[in-house]
Amino acid sequence: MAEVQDAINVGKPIPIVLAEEDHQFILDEEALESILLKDDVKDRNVVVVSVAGSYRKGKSFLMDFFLRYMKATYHLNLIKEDAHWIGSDDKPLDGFTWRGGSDRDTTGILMWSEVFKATLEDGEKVAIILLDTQGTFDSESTVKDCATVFALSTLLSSIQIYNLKFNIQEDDLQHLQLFTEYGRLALEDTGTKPFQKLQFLVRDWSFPYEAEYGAEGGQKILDKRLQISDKQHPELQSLRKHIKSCFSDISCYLMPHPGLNVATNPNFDGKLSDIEPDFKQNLLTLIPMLLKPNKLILKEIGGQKIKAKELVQYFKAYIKLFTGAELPEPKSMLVTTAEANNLSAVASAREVYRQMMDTICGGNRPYLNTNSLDEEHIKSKDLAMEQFIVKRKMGGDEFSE
Ligand SMILES: Nc1nc2c(ncn2[C@@H]2O[C@H](COP(=O)(O)OP(=O)(O)OP(=O)(O)O)[C@@H](O)[C@H]2O)c(=O)[nH]1
Ligand SMILES: [Mg+2]
Repeated sequence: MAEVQDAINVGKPIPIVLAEEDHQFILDEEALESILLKDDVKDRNVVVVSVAGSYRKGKSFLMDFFLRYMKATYHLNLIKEDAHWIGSDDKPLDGFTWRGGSDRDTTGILMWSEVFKATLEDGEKVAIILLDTQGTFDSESTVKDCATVFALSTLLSSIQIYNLKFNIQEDDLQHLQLFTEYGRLALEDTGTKPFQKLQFLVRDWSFPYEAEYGAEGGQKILDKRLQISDKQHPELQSLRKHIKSCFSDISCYLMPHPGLNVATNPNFDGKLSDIEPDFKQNLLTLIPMLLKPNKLILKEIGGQKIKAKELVQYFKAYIKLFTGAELPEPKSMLVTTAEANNLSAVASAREVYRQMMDTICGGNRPYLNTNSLDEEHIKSKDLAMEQFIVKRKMGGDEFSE
């Protein structure tokens, strides 16, 4: 544990979800808890930024620029806007490991050990968590492995960056299929969209004359790809309809090619001087667009904001859900979410009771006679119950009896 503690102090990628040789994923609960259950983190609502998509497409590389922005902007709970966040031209790029070559690099899911803290304009204290995920569809991963990593990233994040190369293709949309049915069920159950932001990020966009680099060009392409027409197979039409009902916000950004040094030079170490200016310019637009304090999107499940300590419970529940031989059905994804949601409502009600009783008869309080103690117990219990009932719960009454 000393290693994890050291890493937390300096900031390092910590493997949270580990890919085993037998194609199972396991959660390193101790590592996860050492990051999310720290006293100054656990009660904050979270923003979870995750990048997912196929392997060897520059995900970790991009995350390291996200980190530069985060480190420059969110420092010791103070927000500091810094136009020079991207750093000097000759600084090698570090953080989540990235590298050249054709074999996949990242496995499982990594969490940046340093949770960035901020107090937003409305006074809300938040914790910002960065995740890097294993690239999907390399030769060693099964379809289920890929779907699992992608699903965990989608279920646990509030800003899901869907990293693609060249274009948005039909099969890229099909990877979202599992969620569209889940989304429909969740919408029925809670009346809220289950996920927050889906950010398509197209790397090496090569047709700026058709749609310009950036968010506007991206919107053009996204509108085209999500367009529904009578000529499409009914399944494709329904996929498109439902993707829109799953996420509160869907956007797309078109990135230019970063230049041959980045793509092919084995000695490239991430220095900005070796990267095409156009790419750098777009990083300067894209990253603040997603991570500026007023752009942050809090993680919500069933219409409720999620605290860091609750996120731990969701990690545990979702990993369990994906341990079977088959991918879970959307219905069981909903049941798992509902169970975790209700357990967290129970935990926070119990916390209300414990805190109230602590102020009345905690260790340093004077002796209380039995009658008064009973009265206080009933008062605290009623308040805790009230809190439990108010906290919106999923899955209908059968889950929360
Ligand atoms: N063509 C191209 N190459 C890039 C881009 N960004 C990074 N690279 C290069 O792509 C290679 C892989 O980068 P990584 O960041 O390790 O890719 P990844 O998606 O994290 O890969 P896995 O972890 O294996 O899934 C490196 O050689 C980078 O220099 C880009 O936008 N376009
Ligand atoms: Mg990687």
